Amino acid sequence: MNTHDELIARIEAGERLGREEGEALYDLDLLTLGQLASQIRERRYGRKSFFNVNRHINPTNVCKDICKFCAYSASRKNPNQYTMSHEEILTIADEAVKRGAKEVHIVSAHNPEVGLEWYLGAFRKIKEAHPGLHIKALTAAEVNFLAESNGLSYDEMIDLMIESGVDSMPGGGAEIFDEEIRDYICKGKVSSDDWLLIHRKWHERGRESNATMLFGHVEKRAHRIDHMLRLRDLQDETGGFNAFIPLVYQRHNNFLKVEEFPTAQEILKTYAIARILLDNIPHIKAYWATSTVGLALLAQEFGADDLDGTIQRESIQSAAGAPSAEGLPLEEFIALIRNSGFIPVERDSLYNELRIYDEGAAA
Ligand code: V47
Repeated sequence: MNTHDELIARIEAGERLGREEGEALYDLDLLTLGQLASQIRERRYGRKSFFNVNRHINPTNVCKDICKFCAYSASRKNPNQYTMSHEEILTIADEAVKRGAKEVHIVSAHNPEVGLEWYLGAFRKIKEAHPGLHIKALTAAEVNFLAESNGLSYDEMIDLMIESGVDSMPGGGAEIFDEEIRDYICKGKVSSDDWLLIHRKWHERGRESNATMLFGHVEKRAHRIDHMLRLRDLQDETGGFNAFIPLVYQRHNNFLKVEEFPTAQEILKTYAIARILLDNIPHIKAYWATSTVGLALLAQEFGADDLDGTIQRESIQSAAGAPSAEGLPLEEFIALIRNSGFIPVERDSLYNELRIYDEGAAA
């Protein structure tokens, strides 16, 4: 048996792979990888593909940090900066609920001008008005920024988040954990160890979160494997991650000089490898805003079982060129999943199934 055959046999036997084997997965051909990842996906979920009806809200773009990949943040001198009032944020949440949203996904920049109460008060107001609406808010990068700028420990910050109505944490701010790459692309932002520590502490409170990875820029394949393995290690201890979300780097309007962009094959391989390596993270999300809708649908055949949601509006990735500024209508979302041969399942933020759109059911 050659080493590829051995690797395939180990995956088929459900064995856990290490770092070198993880890196070697990229050398397998795309269709073999897809088949292996699909087997795992199908064993767990059959042909079900999950999505939620959600609304992204990005309440301010004023940021003290300068991440080279970011097209969204605005320095204090930028003429296009904005900061929403609580009333504006609440109005958006009200409209989202009217349109059927079960979740608001709130991610901001690190605004040094507004203070902690601006961040937390918005969550309290939304929760008061809509107790059943799930608030997924504050990336670990924001938690780190707010803790540092207000002299709070991470534990104190987490207490305040819970008191203010935050239900779960999104996976943003993880970027790439490798310290050298991280230093180059987002110097000054939360460290990798602290990103993981904040999620650990959140999980220790019995709360759930997601984890992202920004890829397709200056990192190498080995850095992606390293990133996934650091998440797998934490998940072994806490079990608090729901989904892993590989975010495809969007190239427009930013300062990161990238020479080679990933091919569709490379993107699909990365989804498949995530499904194979992350044996303890239940869901692999193909976030259509950064992968394109077409590739997200295809990713369902390469291990991904979740397509995020309708989004309704999004400002971070769309600033860098992604087609997500206006979201996707629910009917279209359902039809796209169906027409690609999968069963659309509307889920809540914690992956409880709300409605299965099986054949013949009206959308
Ligand atoms: O961490 C910024 C990314 C993230 C670019 O938890 C970019 O369900 C691509 O966290 N190209 C924020 N990505 C978004 C996020 C997220 C998205 C979807 C679902 C979930 C979830 C979380 O946006 C940041 C950063 O990695 N980002 N700039 C760019 N040029």
